[in-house]
Formats: sequence, C-alpha cells, structure tokens
Amino acid sequence: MATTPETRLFINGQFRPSSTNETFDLPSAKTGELLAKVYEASAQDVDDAVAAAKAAFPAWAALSPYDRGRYLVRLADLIQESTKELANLEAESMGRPVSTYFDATAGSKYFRYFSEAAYPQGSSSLNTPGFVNITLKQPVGVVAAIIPWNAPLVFFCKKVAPALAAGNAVVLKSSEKAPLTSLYVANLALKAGFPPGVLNVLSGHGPLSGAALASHMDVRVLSFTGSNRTGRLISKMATDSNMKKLVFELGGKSPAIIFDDADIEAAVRETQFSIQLISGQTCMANSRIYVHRSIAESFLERFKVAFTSARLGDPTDPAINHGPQADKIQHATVLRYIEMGKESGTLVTDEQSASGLYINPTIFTNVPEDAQIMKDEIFGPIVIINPFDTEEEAIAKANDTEHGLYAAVYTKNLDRAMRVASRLEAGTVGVNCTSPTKGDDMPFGGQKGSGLQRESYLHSMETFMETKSVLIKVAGL
Ligand code: TXE
Repeated sequence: MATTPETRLFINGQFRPSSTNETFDLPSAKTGELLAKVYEASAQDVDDAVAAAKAAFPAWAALSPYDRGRYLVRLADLIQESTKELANLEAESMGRPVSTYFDATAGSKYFRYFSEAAYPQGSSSLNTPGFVNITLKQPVGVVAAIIPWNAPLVFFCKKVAPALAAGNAVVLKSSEKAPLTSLYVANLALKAGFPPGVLNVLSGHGPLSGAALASHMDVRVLSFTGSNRTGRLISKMATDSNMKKLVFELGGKSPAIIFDDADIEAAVRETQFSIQLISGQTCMANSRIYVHRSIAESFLERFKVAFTSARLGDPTDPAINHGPQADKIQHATVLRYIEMGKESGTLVTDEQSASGLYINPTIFTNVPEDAQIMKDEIFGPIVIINPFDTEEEAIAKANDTEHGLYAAVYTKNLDRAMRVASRLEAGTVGVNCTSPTKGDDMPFGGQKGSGLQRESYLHSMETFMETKSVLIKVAGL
C-alpha cells in the first residue's frame, strides 16, 4: 500500500493503541499477505469510548442543526476528496474493484444531505380540554453502530451521519475484516474539527468489543448491519442489558421475477450486475431469478454470456470488475455452497477454475425450492435461475423465504407489476429495475428476518431520536 494505514483506535478525539496493546492480523484479500496489524478494542476501550461519547453529548446536542451541519459538510468534502485513497484501501483489504467504487460519492452524500436535512418536528394537540399538548423530538444520547465489511464506507456514513445530525454522540465498531476504512474516516473527522468524543471509532472482533457495545448500559440505540445470526445475539444482549432500541439490516435472498413481456436485454444486464457486484457480497443482490418458462432458455443463455464475461483480477486495476471474496472464510463458504448446489440442481456454468480467493460467476438451474442454496444467503457470485409458469406460482416461490430485503419484477404490464409488487414480501421492490437500490430518500430495510426499522435519507434521523409527550395544563382554556 502507498501509505501506512492508521491502525489505532479513535477515542475522545485521539488515536491510541488498545488498553491491552493487543492487535489482530489483517490479511490482504488481494495478495493474502499481511496488510496491517490492527489494534483490538477491549471491553475497557468500549467503556472509554462510550464514556467519551456520553461526556461529549450535551454540548453537541445543544448546538443548532445548522452548527452541527457545518462539521458534517466539511467531512463530506474530505470524504469526496479522498475517493482514490479510499478506493485503493478497500481494494487492497477486502478485494473491492476500484472500477465499481461509487462508495465515496454515496458516502459523502449522506453527510452532505444530513448537514442540511430538515430536523424532525414534533406535533401539537388541542384535543384534551384544558390542555395544550406537544411532542418534543430529542436525541437519545449515545448511539452505537456495528457495521460489516462488504461496503464499509457506505455503512459508516449511512449510520453515523444521521445519528450525529440528530444531535447524538456515536461509537462505531467496524468489522474485523475491514477496519481500515473507518479509521481513515475517523482521521478525516479529526481534520474536520469535530469536538472530541462526538465520534469514536473502534476496531475489533464481534464477540469482544461488539458484544460489549451491545450490552452497554449507556448505549441507547444500536444500529447494526450484518448477519442474521449476529442480529439474534445482539438482540438478546440488548434486551438483557438496557432494552436499547435496535435498527437492524440483516441479509437477504432477494428474488427477481422476469415475465415474458419484459425487456429481456435490460433484465439480463441489470440482474447479472446485481449479483456480480462486489463478487456477490451485497445484502440485496438478486440471488434467485424466476423466469417465465416461455423465455427461460433464452434468458439463461444471455445471462450466462453476460455473467461469465466478468473480468476477474487485481481489484486495484481499473480494467477489472470482479475481485476476490473478502477473506478465506467467505471464500470457503461460497465453495461449500457450490458443492451443495451441484447435488441439488443443475450447474449451468463450468467447474471452478479461479485460484486465490476468487470465485468464477456460477449459475444453477432447476434447483428445488427447499434446497439449502435456495434458502441461505451465500454472499458470493452464485445465482439460481428457475423457470415458472404462472404469476401466482412466481409470487409464492419468491416469498418462500425467511428473508425479505429486496425483490424485483420485470414486466411491461403495469397492472401485473403493481399486483406483484404489492404481494412481494420485501422492504423494497424494484419494478423494471433491481438492486443496487435507487432512491436514497426511500426507506430501506427488511421485512421478516431481514431487519428491524428502516434507514434512508428521510427515515434515519427519526430512528435516532426519542419522542416525548409534554402535557401542558392551561388555566381557563
Ligand atoms: O457477519 P457478522 P460476517 C452476512 C453474509 C455473510 C455472513 C457472515 O451472508 O456471509 O453474514 O459475515 C460484528 N456481538 N452478511 O461474519 O459476524 C462483527 O464484528 C456484536 C450480510 O462478517 O454478522 C461485524 O462488525 N457484534 C450483511 C458485524 O457484526 C458482533 C453484511 C458483522 O459481522 C458479534 C455482512 C457479536 N457477538 C454479512 N459477532 C448485510 N446485511 O449486508 C459479530 N459481530
């Protein structure tokens, strides 16, 4: 890497080693070699970060939204100016191709948006005789964010920007697989002049610092994106400690339904991009595609051509659009699912030939609905393309999952599109489009096992605020 990355913890406005001085090894997804030794936050470091946030909170909350916004917009500018450095950092550490790196623009937009976002307003009521009643919208205090590794900058910005804009102080724990981006942005926050303690950034493993945050009595809201399994653990820790409020974005197994009147070219192009992006490591990727039987064969042929033309290689090379899986665990998991797929369905693509942590784009067809690869989020460039005969059947199959993050329907028939969209069990439905999602001001989150609450430009600030009713007795009213 061109420059030595920051590897210390960011607590109370300063970078420092962990209290135990312990580090963990961060291998490069690109080379497999050691990229950095990163400080592992201890329970003591979590306590220190939360205490710093708690102390910084009153003064930060007392600023006007405009004055807080001035810090946010400075950080937005610094993130945007650092696009190249951030893209390289994520390419080296978790294999994200620089050619598909739109995260700095997306991330800085969050800070820019929330620097000027309308502050949530309370309401008033004259419905109780003798009273004027009002609600107050207030920040909660200390917000914790636990983020994953697949798009670390976007998740950082999506959670931190609205939490800070709403007047809270934040402690963020990055994923042990991708800690460098968050530390890089902490450094930018330092340059932007944020008051000490308003934003704290920790690196480390989930069961240690993640669990300490989830159980912390002074954390009032915890926003988490990650696996369903970890979501369940955090949920229990939150309940067993102080009933902190939870915002969860968990995984998906998103279906796309392609009807016979769809624009096939667009459907192929977009659905294959959805599952190929970041080597299939996005929560909303359409990993199940149901195609009307009359066009299934031609769709499959075209999809195969598009999907297998991915250019595998060095993610720092701008000509490459398909990098390695983020680490050995992810790589091994995906290979295991490919073996399972071969037992339950028909492999359409060639056998794996990629080396290192790379996975060749892989298609299965005719996979039974109850097969494991139809149910689990694989998080790799693996797609199942099954035929269907009727609208009813397609909807039933699409909904036959515990996940409910995203779904797509392709058809030129508006009545059908709206019938299907209204019955799909998903937090977001794309009509003649699919993920990655469009519409940053629309609520994003999961139905069923895919999450709790919604995040977006418009909804996120609300989730980081309390609503208080104030009942005012007025003499003579
Ligand atoms: O997730 P984890 P992993 C899915 C995807 C992927 C699988 C595993 O299917 O293959 O999850 O990925 C922290 N207490 N998604 O292992 O473990 C952890 O340190 C508190 C979907 O990375 O859930 C990290 O910061 N925190 C997804 C974060 O949780 C804990 C994005 C996510 O890690 C913890 C990522 C604990 N006990 C993975 N254990 C999406 N929705 O986009 C772990 N963590």
